[in-house]
Amino acid sequence: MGVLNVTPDSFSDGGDHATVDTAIAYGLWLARDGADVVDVGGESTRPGAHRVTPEVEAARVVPVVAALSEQGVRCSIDTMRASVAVAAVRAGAVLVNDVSGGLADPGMLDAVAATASPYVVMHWRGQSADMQTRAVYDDVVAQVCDELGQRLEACEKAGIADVVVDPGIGFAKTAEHNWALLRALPVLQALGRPLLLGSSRKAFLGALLDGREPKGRDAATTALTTLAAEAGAWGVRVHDVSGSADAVRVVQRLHDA
Ligand code: PMM
Repeated sequence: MGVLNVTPDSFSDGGDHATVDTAIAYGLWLARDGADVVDVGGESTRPGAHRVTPEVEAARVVPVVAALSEQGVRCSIDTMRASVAVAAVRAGAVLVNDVSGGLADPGMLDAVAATASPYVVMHWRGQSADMQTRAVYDDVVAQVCDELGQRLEACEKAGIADVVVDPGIGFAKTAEHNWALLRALPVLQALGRPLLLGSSRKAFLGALLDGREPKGRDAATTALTTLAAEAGAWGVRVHDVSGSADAVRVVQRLHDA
């Protein structure tokens, strides 16, 4: 899954594709680079980020999803809002990626069920402005699994058939929590759903690499993709698609040998 943030303020690529035209061109490039899905987002979720209005968010993403879908690129819509999710699916998005797992907008799960779209339910404990104050766990793996399990029940109740789970790396998590979750992929897989991971360029990799800038964290991201693929993850959400696509091919080839 290639990351396409149509935002001025995302932590690693904010402002790089902030107009509809540059975003479309970049989405086409991500698909050519090997992305199976281009994840289009119009609202930054970096720690400390503040929300934009639904109108601004929709105006950023819907034309991009429409143009990319028209050209045969499979898009997911990265949003916490039901109205944006529905508009994006109408414009051609094939997957709704909700970092709040349905907790930010009470209308999200019913809206997704009505579209019959598959849904990514991510572990989340609150809005980005103050989420790091909620990074408190006795046992992060057990609690993330438990909280994701509750979200899966809510999805089932709403009638969403295809659900992908994501532990929400970096969302209300310290570096230590992120590493513990990445070590525990088989435990997360016991939730019985396809597993998506979004570690790409995140701050815990910067901390590991002596404070390196986000765009210098791609090799480390690719290393995590290799481990995720080996563990049988369904997908990774990454900025540098070609590195991760190559890593997946290597793991697949080894499995075929
Ligand atoms: N991370 C970000 C945004 N969307 N979606 C999913 N499913 N999982 C993630 O970990 C995730 C996400 C934040 O990263 P960005 O600012 O680089 O887009």
